[in-house]
Amino acid sequence: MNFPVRTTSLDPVQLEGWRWQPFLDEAVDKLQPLGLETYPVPLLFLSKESITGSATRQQLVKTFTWACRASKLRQIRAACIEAGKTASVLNFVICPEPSYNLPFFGADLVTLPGGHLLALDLQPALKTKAWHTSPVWSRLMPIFERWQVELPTGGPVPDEAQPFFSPCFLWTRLPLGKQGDELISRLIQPAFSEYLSLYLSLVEEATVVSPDRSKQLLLGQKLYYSYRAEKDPARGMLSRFHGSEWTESYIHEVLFDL
Ligand code: DBV
Repeated sequence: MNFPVRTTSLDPVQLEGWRWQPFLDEAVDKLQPLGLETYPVPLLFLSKESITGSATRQQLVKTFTWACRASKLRQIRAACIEAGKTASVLNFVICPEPSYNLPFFGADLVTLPGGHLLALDLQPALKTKAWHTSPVWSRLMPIFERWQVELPTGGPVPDEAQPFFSPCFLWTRLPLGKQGDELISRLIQPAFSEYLSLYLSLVEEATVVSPDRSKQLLLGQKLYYSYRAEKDPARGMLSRFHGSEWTESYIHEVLFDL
């Protein structure tokens, strides 16, 4: 058995043949200067291996969690799924401490037999009037526009999700094969880098807000996390792979744990 045993949330994730490995590696490198600390993740969720598919066509599935925290960032976590042609996923979220007026960093990079679904955003904890005039969006907009023009739209996003997205939500569906691969390396990879670099600049610049404001931000974060947990589009897939009991605990206690 060559299944790598992970004992802490900071152990590197190395998944053979995993399409999103370079994205996670880059994020981990970029985060290093923040002074990363481990984040508590039960062993049961650090690595999980299952067999999926029919009796004649079995597929090994590996799900790994990488997680950490830093002084201004309450939770940084990556859910990594590698299941050959069945699925390859990197879902990466950074949740700031509510004492800083920072958005979430969110990336959902999903490869399924029908194609790639790719989402990237800096998402507001509280989409109020003040947020709409925040300088974050003027800095993110040129980045968004540069990459978005060359990408097909991913299609409509439900109205109920609107409070949780920024106007710079990069959302596309790409075909498998050479064309999709080319667009991922030419557009998605630099977009991911630039969203993350801007996010890390915002983190560096962020100063503590008032206790009242912090309470409001925490409420906003809780709404966001409960929305994401309730509507998690990966629920069906994860339940098929690892069972619904494991999946519900993973979603509520690890991925969206506020
Ligand atoms: N999405 C998650 C987590 C995942 C995950 C924690 C552990 O929030 C994967 C894995 N997303 C995932 C999978 C699918 C999607 C789809 C497996 C495909 C589901 C399927 O078709 O079976 C962005 N992700 C989607 C969709 C959207 C997003 C809009 C399409 C939903 C649909 O068509 O029903 N996820 C959503 C979002 C962010 C995000 C806005 C933040 C940037 O992470």
